Amino acid sequence: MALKTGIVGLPNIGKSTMFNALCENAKAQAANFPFCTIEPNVGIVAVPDPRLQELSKISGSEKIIPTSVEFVDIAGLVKGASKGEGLGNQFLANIRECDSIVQVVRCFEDGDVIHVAGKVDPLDDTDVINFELALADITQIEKRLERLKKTKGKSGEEAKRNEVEAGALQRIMAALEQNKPARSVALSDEEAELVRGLYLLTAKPMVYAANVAEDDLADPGANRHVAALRSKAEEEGRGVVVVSAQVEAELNELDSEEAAEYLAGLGVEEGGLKSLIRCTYQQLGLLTYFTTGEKETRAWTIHEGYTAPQAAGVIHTDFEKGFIRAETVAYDDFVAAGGFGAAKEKGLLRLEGKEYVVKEGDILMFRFAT
Ligand SMILES: Nc1nc2c(ncn2[C@@H]2O[C@H](COP(=O)(O)OP(=O)(O)O)[C@@H](O)[C@H]2O)c(=O)[nH]1
Ligand SMILES: [Mg+2]
Repeated sequence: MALKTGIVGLPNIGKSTMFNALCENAKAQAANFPFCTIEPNVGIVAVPDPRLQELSKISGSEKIIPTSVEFVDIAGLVKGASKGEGLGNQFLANIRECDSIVQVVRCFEDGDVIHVAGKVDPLDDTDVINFELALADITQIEKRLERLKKTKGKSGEEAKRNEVEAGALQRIMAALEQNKPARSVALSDEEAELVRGLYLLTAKPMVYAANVAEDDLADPGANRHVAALRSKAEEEGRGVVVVSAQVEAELNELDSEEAAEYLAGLGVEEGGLKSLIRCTYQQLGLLTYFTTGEKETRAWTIHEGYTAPQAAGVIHTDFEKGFIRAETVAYDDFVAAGGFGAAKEKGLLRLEGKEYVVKEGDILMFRFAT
């Protein structure tokens, strides 16, 4: 499951600095996993999860394998991108391929780093980006509605489907015209299915990453740019993660002791990168389940609502095809009991069949026929 998150924003706001910090950090931690930059602007990043360490300790695992998210550093969007300005169309196509968006917002002042609009203003900046994304969607929807109109005379199933799709698109259009993202429109399952093919940009989950100066990390709310962005995000129902891309870049140059000292000097425990990764993962609506044993402790990513066989299929399609049953124990129960054996004695280990819907943090062992 390649889950991609696009890093978007205006030029010169720290997107590439953040992307590089994400990748460098991943490389430094990647003793057992090929986290790396797969293309100059695409990198795989491990999702930090302290439960992995706990489980690995209990099981005496030789290695830990976290889940991962793919980040894509998308070149800066400028005003007019939806009309093809700059490399507009290409950027938008890159975003279309992503499952979610991190919008980096410049909240640091630095006279040496030119701001495209001449001043740091998160409200204006996010307006420009959100407007371009919305405009791209509007263009897309207009074209589609035009096509749907042409098939109007048709009868039967197809005509009915087209009518449902057109209705949904008109509601989305109305939302976009009021500065609301497609995501804010409630759709029936059928409508969602029909509209999915358009890969609307504003239908994707998005968080803001406030890129702040190192002095602001300890108390980001004191930075008026961050405060302004937070209240805007709250109105929109979106999250804000505070990160200092520059601090993260510098941390990667240090060994762990020096890094801890540097962070302590800034009055924080971490520079925000970890929260950014976690937040990105969460907003995708994903769950994590674990497998654990002497060989390895591993986190697996599934969508909400996956049944045990579907979850097994993430490991291997044969596991899904030959699924017999799953032995499962909740994370907290496993840790409290101190392992599979003890959990079983306490009756905390359950046998589950094909219908079982996997829950966040479940530890699973699959029985399957080959
Ligand atoms: N002062 C300061 N400069 C930064 C920060 N983040 C990035 N920069 C600088 O801003 C410039 C543009 O950064 P870059 O990551 O290339 O921006 P992009 O165009 O959004 O990819 C570079 O000179 C960075 O060193 C930051 O947090 N503070
Ligand atoms: Mg860049």
